Amino acid sequence: MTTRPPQLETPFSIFHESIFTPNDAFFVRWHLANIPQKIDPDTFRLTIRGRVNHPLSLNLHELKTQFEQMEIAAVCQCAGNSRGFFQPRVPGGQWGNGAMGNAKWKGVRLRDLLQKADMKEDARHVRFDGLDQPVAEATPDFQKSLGLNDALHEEVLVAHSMNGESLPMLNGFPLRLVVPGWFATYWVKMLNDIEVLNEADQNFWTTKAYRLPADPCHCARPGEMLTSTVPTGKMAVRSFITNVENDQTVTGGKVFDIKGIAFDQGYGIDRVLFSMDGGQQWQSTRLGTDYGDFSFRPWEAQFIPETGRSYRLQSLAINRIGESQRFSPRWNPSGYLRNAIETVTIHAI
Ligand SMILES: Nc1nc2c(c(=O)[nH]1)N[C@H]1C(S)=C(S)[C@@H](COP(=O)(O)O)O[C@H]1N2
Ligand SMILES: [Mo]
Repeated sequence: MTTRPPQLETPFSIFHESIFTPNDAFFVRWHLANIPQKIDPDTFRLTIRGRVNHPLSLNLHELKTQFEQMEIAAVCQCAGNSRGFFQPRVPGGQWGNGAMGNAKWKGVRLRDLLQKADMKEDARHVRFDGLDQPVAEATPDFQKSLGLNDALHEEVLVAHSMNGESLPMLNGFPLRLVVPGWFATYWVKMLNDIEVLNEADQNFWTTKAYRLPADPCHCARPGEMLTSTVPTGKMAVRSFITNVENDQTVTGGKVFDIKGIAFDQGYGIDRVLFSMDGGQQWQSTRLGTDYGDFSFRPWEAQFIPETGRSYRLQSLAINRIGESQRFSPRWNPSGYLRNAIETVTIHAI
C-alpha cells in the first residue's frame, strides 16, 4: 500500500492456503518511516524501567534462557482492517480484508518480566516503545500503553518468534509485544523499552489516535463531530469465506465445498452459520481444528449450486458468549472495528 512507512496487505487467497499465515505473506504496518534497517542481536537490549524497584536491561540470550518460554496461536489484526469497504469512504489506508494474520507467537510472559523488575506499589500502566522513530521532530514517537490489569494477563507475551522462526524485520525483529484478543496497534514491534507508569499515559497514540465513538455501537454518522471517544481495545467477532473470490464461477449441479475462518477476542468461536442467499436462510457449518481461543478457527459447509444461478454467500460467526457479527457495518470516521457480515457473489455455470 505504501513504501515509507512500509504497509503491505496479505493477499486474501493466503487465508485459504493455511490456517497460519506464513511470515513472508504476513501483513505489515508501520506508522513512522524511520525504521532500523539493521539490528545487532548481540548488542540489542530490552529495558524495563519506571515505577519498578529493579530496572532490567536484558539481552536476547537472557530473555530466551532466564524466563519460561510460552507459545500461543493468536490473530494479529489492524483496527483498520477492511477499512477500504466503508461507505462513505473514510481516510486512512484503504485496506481490504488482508490487514490481519494468524501466527504462533513464542516468547516470555510480560508478567514474568514485570515481576522480576518488582513493580512499585503505585504502578498503574505500562508503556511500550520500539526502535522505530519519526522522520519529523513534530511527529510523536509510536508508543502504546496497557492498564496494569491487562498487561498482567498471562497470555500477553514479549515474543521473539513467529511460526517457529525469528520475527521478520518487518514484523518487529527482534521482539514484539503480543496482546492476544487486542487489536494489533498494541502489539508494539521492535520493542526495546517497557516503562511502568503510575498514571495514565498521555502519549498521542493513546489519547488521540486509534479512538472510536464512545457510544455502545461505536458508530457515528458521516459528517458528525465526535464529542466523546474511547480507545480501540479488543477485537470483535468476524468470519470470512476464504476459498472463493467475488464473481468467481463454479460448476453447477454438484456439491461445492465452502471453506472459511472465524475468530473473536478470545472467548472462542461457538458456531458459524452459512447463507447462500444473502442472509435469508442460514445453515450450520462444521468447525475444524481448534488451535486455541485466540486463533483463526477453520469452518466448512457444502451446497449444490444450480447451473445458471448466482449466489450471495455469507457467513456469520457467534462466539462462546453469544456475540455475533453485525448485519450492517458500524461506520465511524476512522473505519475501525469492522465486523459486518461480508458477501461474496458466485455464479454457477
Ligand atoms: N514499533 C511499532 N510497532 C507497531 C506499529 C508501529 O508503527 N511501530 N504499528 C502497530 C499497528 S497499528 C499494527 S496494525 C501492527 C502491524 O503488525 P505487523 O506489521 O506485524 O502486521 O503493528 C503495531 N505495532
Ligand atoms: Mo493498525
